[in-house]
Formats: sequence, C-alpha cells, structure tokens
Amino acid sequence: MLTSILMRALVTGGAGFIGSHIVDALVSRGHSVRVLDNFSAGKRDNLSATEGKIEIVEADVRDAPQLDFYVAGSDVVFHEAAIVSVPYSIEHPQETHDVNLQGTLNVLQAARRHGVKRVVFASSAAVYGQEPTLPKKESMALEPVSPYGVEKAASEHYLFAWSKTFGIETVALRYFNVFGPRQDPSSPYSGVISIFMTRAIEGKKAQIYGDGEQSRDFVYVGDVAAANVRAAEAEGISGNVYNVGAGKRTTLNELASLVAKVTGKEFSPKHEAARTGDIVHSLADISRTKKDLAWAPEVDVEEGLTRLFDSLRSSR
Ligand code: UD2
Repeated sequence: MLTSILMRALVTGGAGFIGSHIVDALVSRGHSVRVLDNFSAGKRDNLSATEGKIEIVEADVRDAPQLDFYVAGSDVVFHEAAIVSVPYSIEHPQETHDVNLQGTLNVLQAARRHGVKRVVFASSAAVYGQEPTLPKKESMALEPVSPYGVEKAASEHYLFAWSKTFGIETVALRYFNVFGPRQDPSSPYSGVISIFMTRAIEGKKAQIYGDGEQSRDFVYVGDVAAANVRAAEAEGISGNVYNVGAGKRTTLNELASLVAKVTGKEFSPKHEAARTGDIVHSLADISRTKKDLAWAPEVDVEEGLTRLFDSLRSSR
C-alpha cells in the first residue's frame, strides 16, 4: 500500500532502543519522521544519527489529547512506546496496564480519528507464555503468564478488532530476544546480551542463571527495524501478526563463548540459581514473516555481537 510513496511516520517510543533503529531505517529511506517519547527510558542520544532530519516531541501515550494532537498528519504509526520489563509488570501491573494497554488503545483511537492508514505494533514473544512447544507459530494459542504478556496480547486483539471494525490497517510484530547497540545494560531487567557485553568488557565473569543450557532466539535490532519498515509497506496483511526472530536458538553457554570470542576476553561462566519463572527455550517460526513481508534476518548472533562490540568501543 505505501511501498513507493514517501510516508509521514510517527514512531512512539522512537527514542528507545528499538524505536530509534526504526527511525534510522525510515530516514534512510527518505520518509519523514516524528518521534514521540516521554524519555522515561528513551534517550535523545539514541537519535543523534538523524539529528536535524526528524521532529522530536516529548509526550506520553497515556495523555490521550496530547497523543491525538501528534498523531494528526501521520500516514503510519509505529507503536513502540512501552514499559518493556516483565518483572516490572509483575510488581506494577496497574502502571504497565496504563502504558502498555491503555496506551495502545489511545494510539488506535487517535489513528482512527485522523485517518492513519496503518498502525504497526511492537508485540512480544511473551504472548506465548510457558507452553513448551517449539518453534512458536503465530497460530498457536496465546497463554501469557505475566501482566506484560497480557498487555501485549490484549493490544494485539485491539489491533485486530480495529482493523475489522474501523477499517484501519494494523500489523503486530512479536519480537523475540532483540539485541544490539543502544540497548541499556544498566538495569537489572536488561537483556542478557547487553549485560554480558558490558561485563566482558569490564573483565567480569558471565553470570549464568541455571545450567546455561536454556536457549533464546536472539534477533539483531537492525533486522527488527527492517521488519517494521516491511510491515508498513507490504500489501494485503492487515490484521495479521508476525514473529520477528532469527529462527535459530542459541544457548546461554554458547552465547558466553561467543561474547568471549568477539571481545577477546576470558569471560568464564559463573553459574547461579535459575531465575524464577524463566522459560527454558524460545524459538520463532519465521516462515510466515519471510513470505508475507519479503523479509529475512541478515545479521546472525556473532556478527551482531561484533557490531555491538564496535559500537560500545567507539562510545567509550
Ligand atoms: C525476553 C524479553 C522480555 C519478554 C520475554 C518473553 C528481553 C530483554 N526480554 O525475556 O521482554 O518478551 O522474553 O519470553 O528481550 N540470563 C543470565 N544471566 C544474566 C541475564 C539473563 O543467565 O545476566 C538468562 C536468563 O535467565 C534467561 C536468558 O538469559 O534464561 C535471557 O534473559 P533475558 O532477560 O535477556 O530475556 P528473557 O528471554 O527472559
């Protein structure tokens, strides 16, 4: 639908880890971009590559009138703004509900009022919950076990309903374990790759929860951004959901070895008690995504770690 036209895009959470990479991808393709962020987790520094080429507004997705004002004039909204931590959602379910679910409803309502053509939404593998069947296919039942997972699953349902009932085109992307430059390593809720890289550079050991044989589908953030652009452009996919992973599993032990290789540090593992509620394995079936979005992941874990290492070195 939007393939050959230049889009006016709004990226909520556009100063965040994934949002800022979507901004880069859009700007490099000539689209005009407005970033909306409340800067609770997002950083202006994340947007330095596109400085002067985009509009940045400080606003919160919970503030419906303000959001409505900034959605006006957009062809497509990439809705990335969220509180992204599962443990935080368990401790503060009302707050994450307000941001992660009410925020999505606010985006959809504003999109409807302003005739936005398509909303592309950042969902999560957390919607699948703990049912062990692998790989995860989009047709499987949703069994989220955390408030965060419920908020993402319910948001997906809102998107579907809005696409059927109000004629807005919607696409939801279920992100698996996204990694790459600009992921914040400093919080206890940070992704394992950002934590491992920082610890390796600082000469510390790999803290591995459990035996390290648990595995994840790590997908490079640049590939996630490319999937978002394709989700805005591809025809005939409204109302659909897509897994965004690499389609490959890496164990935590393998990851620690790769981090050692890439950084040239010893990075020996130190095993600790398994994390409560940790799922054992995660893996995406990405066949539907590849076919419908004409997309494929291009950066494997080792290459992604190398890029991350380069970016961390140049920023130190
Ligand atoms: C990911 C997402 C989360 C949600 C969830 C759904 C990230 C950062 N989080 O959580 O938002 O979508 O998937 O299933 O992508 N680990 C260590 N040492 C550390 C840190 C972590 O061993 O220092 C282990 C941890 O126990 C787990 C694995 O690494 O087995 C991945 O942990 P994570 O927090 O990066 O991501 P995950 O899969 O729990």
